[in-house]
Amino acid sequence: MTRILCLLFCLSFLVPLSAQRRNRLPEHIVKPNTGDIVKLNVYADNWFKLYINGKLVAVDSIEFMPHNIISVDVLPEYPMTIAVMARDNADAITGKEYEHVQIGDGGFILKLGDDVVSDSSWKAKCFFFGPMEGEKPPVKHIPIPEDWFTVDFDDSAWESATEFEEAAVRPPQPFREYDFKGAEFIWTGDLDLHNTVIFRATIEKPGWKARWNTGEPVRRIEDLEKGRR
Ligand SMILES: [Ca+2]
Ligand SMILES: [Ca+2]
Repeated sequence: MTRILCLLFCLSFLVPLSAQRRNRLPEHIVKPNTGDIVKLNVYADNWFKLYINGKLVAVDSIEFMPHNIISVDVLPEYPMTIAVMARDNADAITGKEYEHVQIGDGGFILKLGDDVVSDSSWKAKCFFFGPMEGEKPPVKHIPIPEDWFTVDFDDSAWESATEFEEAAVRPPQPFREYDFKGAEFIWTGDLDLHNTVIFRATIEKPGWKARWNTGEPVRRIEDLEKGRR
């Protein structure tokens, strides 16, 4: 008898759930399609991770060598806050690489879609300096704020990114196979001695409206857990 009751109880959920699988979407839902996607091309010497509107979108899959381009699909939404941590390959104690005999150099460039490009309008701040001649220790680390990638992070006191010629950064040959037209190589002031740099940019597109509408985003368990803290 108990088993029958259990079965009936379960069925009472299963019937409406199975019906929902065939339900039509609400009238106001408009799905985005592949035509709404734009390409994000990024090159960092040597590594980067990139957030858009507070969400992790791309991580350079190769930490050091060889130098590589990362190209991923993005469904853009504006206003858009791009936040990037870029790292030259440098030892945290000596500031050097290759068995502590060489000072490596950095560099970063980005293009998203047709019109979002890295340039000196971006904000930049260095968090790892060195090696500094005659200094003890030869490196300086500034703690990176936990919320550096969030939309609301205050970067107003940061300097503007410095633009560099392509010849100074020397990107690898495959660089030419990707669209970086109109984008500038950026870093903070010193390509050699500034090793970990964070860039931030907010792109406004007044009047922009998403063609799609997927309704309220689903709730992620990690966000619910954050709310509980
Ligand atoms: Ca360096
Ligand atoms: Ca490097």
